[in-house]
Amino acid sequence: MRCRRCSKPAVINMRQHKLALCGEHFLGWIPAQTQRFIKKYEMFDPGETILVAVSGGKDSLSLWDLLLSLGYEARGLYIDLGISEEGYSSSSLAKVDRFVEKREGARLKVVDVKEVYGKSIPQLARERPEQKTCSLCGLVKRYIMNETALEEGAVLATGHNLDDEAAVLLQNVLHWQTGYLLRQAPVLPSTHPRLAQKAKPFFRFYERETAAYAILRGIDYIYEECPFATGATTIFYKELLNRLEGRSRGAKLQFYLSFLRAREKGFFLRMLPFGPERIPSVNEGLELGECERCGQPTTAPGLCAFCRLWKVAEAEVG
Ligand code: Q46
Ligand code: ZN
Ligand code: ZN
Repeated sequence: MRCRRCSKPAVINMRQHKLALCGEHFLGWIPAQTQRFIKKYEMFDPGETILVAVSGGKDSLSLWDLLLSLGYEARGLYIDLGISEEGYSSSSLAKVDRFVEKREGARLKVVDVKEVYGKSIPQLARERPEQKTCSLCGLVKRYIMNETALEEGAVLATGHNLDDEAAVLLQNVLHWQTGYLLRQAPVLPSTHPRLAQKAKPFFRFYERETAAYAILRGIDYIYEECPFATGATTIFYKELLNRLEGRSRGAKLQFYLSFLRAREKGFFLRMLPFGPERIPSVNEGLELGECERCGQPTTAPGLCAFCRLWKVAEAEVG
């Protein structure tokens, strides 16, 4: 297989685009495409500060590397969840630290959940066997990412790729969760002073493409999944979608892009009170109040889910 641009041996064949490229041309193609999506979906402007949430994995470190190469003021945020199982948090932080050492211009902020809030994610999860570890963890991460982005006056960027987005979409569609469907998008503008704008610049790349980018750029990333991810439904949905992709080239991309088109046309709005004539923002259709403790918007009365979680945790300590 040869590169479409220069006829050298190709390192990757992107069947959904009918495009095979050599390393050099692939490393030119990925940033150009990313820049195109940033502009097309109005994710952020060149002068803005971007906070990239990094986990030590290939997607987030590649995104950070790429945004720095494109000349963005991109800072990193690592949330130390305190997952000592299989040494996960320490190994992933070591990968992030190594990236920062090597990459000129990379500035990192670390938020240690246990240090700041008193308990690690596994400790919290052990105290709440009725709740899934990943949903607790997701709540804590989303809150810290939003707060840190606000503090830094930044747009929050995450490394979600197409495989991630398509798996979540499949899950939402299987349960017809129209609220989630309305809020699944490559960019979520800030609709409240306490909500940062959020963007997913890699949302159109397959996972194998972000992995290829990381390898070709010499980024050392953590291969192991978080030990709590084992058996996660999204992994199962990813497998299903890969089987579909094996039978039908470009199926994952089509599935997601067709959803975005339907969403833009107001397809899911018919279930909401304000009708299909407007594209909703992230909070529309929801009754939003402000959390008594932290001021973040919340649909719950009194405290937001994050503050409720820690209030209970504090009471348990006391
Ligand atoms: S880190 Fe947290 Fe993930 Fe680990 S506990 Fe689950 S949500 S799997 S992306
Ligand atoms: Zn080439
Ligand atoms: Zn709160």
